[in-house]
Amino acid sequence: FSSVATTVQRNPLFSSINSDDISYFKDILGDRGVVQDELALVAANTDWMHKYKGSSKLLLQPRSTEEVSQILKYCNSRSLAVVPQGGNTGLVGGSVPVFDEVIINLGSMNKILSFDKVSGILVCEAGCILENLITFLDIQGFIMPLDLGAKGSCQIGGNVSTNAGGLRLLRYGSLHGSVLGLEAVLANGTVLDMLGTLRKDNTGYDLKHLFIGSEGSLGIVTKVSILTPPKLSSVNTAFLACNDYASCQNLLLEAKKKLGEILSAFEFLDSDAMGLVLKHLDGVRNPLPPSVHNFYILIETTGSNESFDRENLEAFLLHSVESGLVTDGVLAQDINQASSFWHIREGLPEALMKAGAVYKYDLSLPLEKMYDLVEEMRAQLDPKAKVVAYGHLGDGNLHLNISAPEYDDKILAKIEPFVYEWTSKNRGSISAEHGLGLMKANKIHYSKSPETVQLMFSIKKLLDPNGILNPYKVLPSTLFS
Ligand code: FAD
Ligand code: 2HG
Ligand code: ZN
Repeated sequence: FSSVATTVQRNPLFSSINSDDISYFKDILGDRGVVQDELALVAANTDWMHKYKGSSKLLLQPRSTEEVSQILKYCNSRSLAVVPQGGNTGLVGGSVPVFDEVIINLGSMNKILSFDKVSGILVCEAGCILENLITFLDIQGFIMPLDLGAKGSCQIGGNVSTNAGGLRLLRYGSLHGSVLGLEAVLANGTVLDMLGTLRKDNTGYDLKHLFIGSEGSLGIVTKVSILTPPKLSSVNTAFLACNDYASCQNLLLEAKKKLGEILSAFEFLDSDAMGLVLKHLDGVRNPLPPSVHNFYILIETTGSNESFDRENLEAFLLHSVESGLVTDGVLAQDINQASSFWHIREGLPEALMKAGAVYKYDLSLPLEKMYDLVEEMRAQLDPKAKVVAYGHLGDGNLHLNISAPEYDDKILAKIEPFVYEWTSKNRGSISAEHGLGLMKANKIHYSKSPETVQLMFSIKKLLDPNGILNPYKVLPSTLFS
């Protein structure tokens, strides 16, 4: 997939790795932390979608903040560009090098540092895998305030750096709310200790927010302090069918009104998305056979009163069927059935990968307009390019995916700039949750004013004057030339 990479040029001000650099890194990290093995490098250079490939010859694996600081200080003085990398599950080409940038993977910094049961505050290193944190907390009777399909590989540092949204944002809000503090290392090696564990702290500018969602372009996140909610005893999951998009919207409104305090997820997929999962994921069956429905909704409630919560959801479902909003539905009878519903929704990115080439868009749009875009897109594409729509409906976040047998510039020309212009015209966001990365660095103007982008660039210049941190990503390349 060359058309993305060829639009940017390697910055000639950056140096290339030499044998003195390798010796220096071995001195500070030991042999174990300096990886030049070809297979490991292929994996670290390639993104999850196999769409973006760099050609870095060096992967570093620091074990402490001090090591990260020493690496960055050295790279800054030598003008060696770097890519911070977590679980490498990012979907916008942000986590892999574009050229020969040094990859700094945080996976070896994976210690849980403290957990306070009374406050629910967890402090850990950035390389902790999300699923490991979920498992750790489960034993303590708590949950992470975020959950996503990539939980088995993504790291909390990567989550924070992308401000990942996911399946629980509707209930627990974004990481700008639940991350209470963090530690980050700047390009020149300065360690910023902002690892507070306080709910309230209005002493000056809250700089941690600069690092939440800045995709490794302002610093490397090394530690995180995060507020976790208690695990509640009653979780119910329903899988429903709606005839049309208007019903999906009305169902959301009703769910907010009638299930307000227990609603914890409201996800949707259309019939093309369901078709794709059924075709490409093993062992999945449609919970609402035999007919194909136009839309499917996954609702989850989480509360503390088992009989009341269940009755509440049952009454809601009955009413939704009687009023015609829902045409069919099933309430999970046990945890296995609930996870089979979640598997359909969470398995979509993987099913798309198996289906062939995929053009991925992650949009925030006004709810009432959201599905118009899907229909317009379908009308203008050849049917061999399947338009697949799903997402976090409860958050106004559409995942618009176009699945084709192979990458084809003619298809791309029909999608872009149409999708971006449509989103901008409707005052949406061209990146609801995945970030800009390499894919959308030059598209930021569709969602941000020139003055805002200029201020972002000034901040970038201040924190990383040599531009070594994740170059070619997030901000338009024209600003740097
Ligand atoms: P990486 O992919 O390694 O990196 C992502 C970005 O963060 C890069 O720019 C990288 O340079 C930077 N970075 C990583 N670690 C650090 C660090 N310690 N310090 C500074 N910068 C760093 N996203 C959502 O928002 N919601 C979803 O529901 C969701 N579901 C997904 C499901 C699947 C199956 C997949 C493959 C991806 C999904 N994603 C989702 C996208 C992705 O953003 C998240 O998976 C995750 O937040 C990325 O974490 P990671 O550790 O893999 O980071
Ligand atoms: C999800 O919600 C992820 O499943 C991935 O954010 C979205 O595949 C996508 O487009
Ligand atoms: Zn998502």
